[in-house]
Amino acid sequence: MPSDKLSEGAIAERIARIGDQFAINGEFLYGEELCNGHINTTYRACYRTEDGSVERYILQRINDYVFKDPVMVMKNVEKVTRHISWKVLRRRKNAAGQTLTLYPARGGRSYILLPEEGGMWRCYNNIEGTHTYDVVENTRQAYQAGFAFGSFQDLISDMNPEDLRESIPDFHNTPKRYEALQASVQADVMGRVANCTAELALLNEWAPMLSRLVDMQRSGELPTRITHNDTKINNVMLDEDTDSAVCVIDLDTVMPGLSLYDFGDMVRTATCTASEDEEDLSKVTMQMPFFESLAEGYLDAAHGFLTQNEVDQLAFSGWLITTEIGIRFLTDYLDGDKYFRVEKPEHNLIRARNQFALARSIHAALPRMERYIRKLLKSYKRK
Ligand code: GN1
Ligand code: MG
Repeated sequence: MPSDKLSEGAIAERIARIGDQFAINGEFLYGEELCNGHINTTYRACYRTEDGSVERYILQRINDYVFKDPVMVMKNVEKVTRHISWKVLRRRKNAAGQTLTLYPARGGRSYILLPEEGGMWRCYNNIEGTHTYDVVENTRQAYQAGFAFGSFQDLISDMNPEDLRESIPDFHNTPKRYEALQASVQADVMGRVANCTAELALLNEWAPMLSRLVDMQRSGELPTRITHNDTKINNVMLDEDTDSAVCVIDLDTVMPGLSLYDFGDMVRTATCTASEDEEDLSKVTMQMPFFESLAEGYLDAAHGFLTQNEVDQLAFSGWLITTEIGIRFLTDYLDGDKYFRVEKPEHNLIRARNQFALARSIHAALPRMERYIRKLLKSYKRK
């Protein structure tokens, strides 16, 4: 049930109704929709507690078209948030250690099924005093994003990858994503293939490089870890005064993966000042100073546990994940926009073109990016 079809008043009523299902103390004041993801429906609800203070919560519906087994998603999220809370209590000094907390629903679980409200809902704390950016504006933000996700990986690096299940199987299996695209090209259900022949030709040229990371994982050259898998810049909450990293959000795809999937997705969103929706492709470029800060932030938090093979592929992962997300946007365009929320018929094609432009720019800069990583690593070795 897309809430954008509801009036403001109807949304507020809906939020109050859903909030009533959770262990929230106080009287409902107001609610609003937050629109910064492509997948779930998210509301912020505000309550006045008995002592007169105001508290805010996040209510979220898990998209069950995307997450076929939402209960499994919640089990993963419970384990990860519990683990991080425990670690943060022991290592208070970690600036990026604040974590999401789940509030119990009626019945005692961390979620509730409300078929009349579109399915499964959960409730998180609102991380106060923070904000997010949809696009990166300065190199400090890039550093902080890298540090936040590096710290997140570090905090969960001692969890057993076998304890979490794959909430979306083969989520970052790039060759499989490419196979899915080819199947959609064959089916051409919307008659849209003719609009993207240049993009398909480019991918055909790039195809041999798409399996590098999965091949290295299969051969044991890259370790399987628990990773975030959706490290967009707007999935890190920064302090609203200082822009220091406070908390990583959007934990639905936390599952076994490669550290490089996270770094690659950061390169995609924290080194380019244009958004995924930008149609003027001359603005869609990887900017080296942002990459340098991002890599520095990430390695400041993660250099202690990464292997040499992982470090060697950092720059490449930026190219790979950007290309992969482009492939996914293009596939959804051909399939008729079933997966990503769109605002116009060509939206997914625009996003795909944007991602391929960014991937080209990253590809051209790979030698420089790799050189910078090597230089950074030497500085850690000297310390
Ligand atoms: C989706 O939910 P959101 O908007 O943070 C997607 C990511 C893509 C991203 C592209 C579960 O993330 O994989 O990289 O859109 N999440 C899922 O903007 O598919
Ligand atoms: Mg997400």
